[in-house]
Amino acid sequence: MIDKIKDFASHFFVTGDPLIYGADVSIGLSMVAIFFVLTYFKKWGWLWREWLTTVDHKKIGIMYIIASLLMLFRGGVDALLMRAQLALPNVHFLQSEHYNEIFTTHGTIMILFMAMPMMFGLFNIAVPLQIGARDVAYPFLNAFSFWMFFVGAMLFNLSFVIGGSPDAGWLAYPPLSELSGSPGVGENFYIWGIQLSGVGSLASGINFVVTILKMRAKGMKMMQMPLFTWSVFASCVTIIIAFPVLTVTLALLFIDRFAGGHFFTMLHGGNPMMYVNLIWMWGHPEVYIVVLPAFGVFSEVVSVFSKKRIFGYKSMVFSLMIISILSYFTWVHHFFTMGASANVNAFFAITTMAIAIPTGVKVFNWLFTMFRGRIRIEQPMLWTLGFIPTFLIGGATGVMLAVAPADYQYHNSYFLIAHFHQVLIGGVVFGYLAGIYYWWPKMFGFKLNVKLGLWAFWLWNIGFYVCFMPQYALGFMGMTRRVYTYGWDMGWGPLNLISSIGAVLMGIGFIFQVWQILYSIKYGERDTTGDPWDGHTLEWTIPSPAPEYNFAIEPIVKGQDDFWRMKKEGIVPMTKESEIKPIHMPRNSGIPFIMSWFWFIAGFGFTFGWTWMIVVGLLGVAGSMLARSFTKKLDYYIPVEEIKETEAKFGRLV
Ligand code: HEM
Ligand SMILES: [Cu+2]
Repeated sequence: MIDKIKDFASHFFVTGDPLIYGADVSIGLSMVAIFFVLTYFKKWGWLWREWLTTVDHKKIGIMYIIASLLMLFRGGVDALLMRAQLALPNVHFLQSEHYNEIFTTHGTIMILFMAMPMMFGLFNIAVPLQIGARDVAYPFLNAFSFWMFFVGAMLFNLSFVIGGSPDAGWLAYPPLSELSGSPGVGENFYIWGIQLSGVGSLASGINFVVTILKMRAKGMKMMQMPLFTWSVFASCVTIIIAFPVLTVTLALLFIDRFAGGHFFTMLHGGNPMMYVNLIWMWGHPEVYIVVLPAFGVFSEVVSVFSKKRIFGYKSMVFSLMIISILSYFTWVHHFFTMGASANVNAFFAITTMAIAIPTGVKVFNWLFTMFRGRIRIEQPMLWTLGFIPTFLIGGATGVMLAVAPADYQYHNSYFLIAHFHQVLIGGVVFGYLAGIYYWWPKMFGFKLNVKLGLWAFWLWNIGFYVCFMPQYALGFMGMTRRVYTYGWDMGWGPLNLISSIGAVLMGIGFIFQVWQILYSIKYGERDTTGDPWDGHTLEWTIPSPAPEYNFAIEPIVKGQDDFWRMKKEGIVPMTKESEIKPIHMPRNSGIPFIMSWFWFIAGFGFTFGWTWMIVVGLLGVAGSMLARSFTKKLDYYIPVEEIKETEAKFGRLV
């Protein structure tokens, strides 16, 4: 009996590695701690009512951001483990398979479970407020999107302790990801973790496109929308076209693994190159999906902190849309070396370089906005200024990679690693951090401590260059990506050591940010005005943190940067008591939460090939849908009295 249990456990739980025992223990302990704290402070009801069942876009946004910061931590620990392994020649701190697992989970987590949710967090926080709406178009779907992302991320992370992690790279190329190359359940975790959260992303994309098209305040024309909202629109249109490709690609790969299909095996007529084409048809647009909203943040920040209108608003909008369209015609630049003809490579080289034009337009517009502006260096502006040189270098090395013949030299070398981290960290992460600093007072009603923020900024920024600049050189010296160790004779030791030191500096920067948040919760400067930065757009006309209904009276917009106009005309945004009407709101619902966990159960069943569990999960999903369709009470009204009370509390009632 005992032997049987042991046998089962060793098959099911990943054993034998101290790191994993450590993770088991810390997961166990944190579960116990959470359970204990919630019970001790009698917070279960509060958690359920206020958070798990919420359909309020602001709370959903906050949950996205918390989850993404946790994932940044997990992905960051992976990064540090890799850099520890590579710091010196001939290190055997990690086994080779373990190294493969770590770069796979690091890449996947950073892009799909860190960047994407941080982005959706910002969408949720800012978009409805910027366009003067009370919520997104489909609040219930919005909650469902969040929980699908969340359970997908949990499923993916579970692979670390149960069954084994994926190890075929963050894009799971066959044949490595086929059953023959990866017989365990790791790749199944990958497929289902991403598949579930991908459904959430697709739904969010649709939700925000409809929100932006249909929910804008009266008077706000498309060409008067704030640039962040425009960038969200561009990003979401891209999501709607790209994500179905991912869904189908992963489904085909799963059929190969689960049902003996041969879409991507050389046997029986399949072809791995088909997979590579498909995955990059999603993968390339994906990098623009995450970077466009960062451009939106920079546009807002640069104009507010230069006390100027954005330079070239129209060209900003057009360049966003052009980038999102061009992003579909470049995917082959990821495999110039894999045997396409010279003409095909030339076509994709040219389309890739063409993207530099609209991107360059944006950079010039930001610079022209700052030119002769009254620049204030607050934290959001700091990250924006840090971004510009980083992104310029990243863009330049991108154009170098786009030279197809030269790419035969750079392909899969450390030069590439340096390039994409340059744009992903310098563009995406810096951009989202700028956005979080910018909208933080709106989310929570207080500002983040500046001193700790400065430490964080400089550690991240200096650490970034120390970490990634040497990698360009390492690429030229012949170091390839995904090597887990190298010999003394290669001469890569010193630069790798410097690079690892840079990674540690960034890690310390992250610790400063966590400290900054904890410190500011207690001591942060309260934002009593609702407009701490002297903003231009509608979100700054309401109190911080925003009341659940956002706008007591729906705004009527007269032009671009409407709040700025009001300020110039001496209009103070107040709530006239006589104009308040009851506000129609969506009711909370536990169904998105419950249904997503049933999807989790089904996903777990698919991962291990346990039919009974798949059936349970899918029945639960169907049951949740039925329950929703029989729900009658979908909405409620906030009474006038309550609105008056809230507005009076903020001193807005006249
Ligand atoms: C915080 C500092 C970071 C460090 C020190 C770091 C370090 C690394 C290292 C050492 C590798 C593996 C290189 C190899 O041996 O092939 C890697 C791969 C990767 N990283 Fe990062 N990284 C960081 C942040 C990020 C961020 C923010 C993103 C995305 C938003 C990201 C995305 C990726 C991807 C997609 C891969 C490729 C994985 C693969 O080869 O399958 N990284 N990173
Ligand atoms: Cu690409």
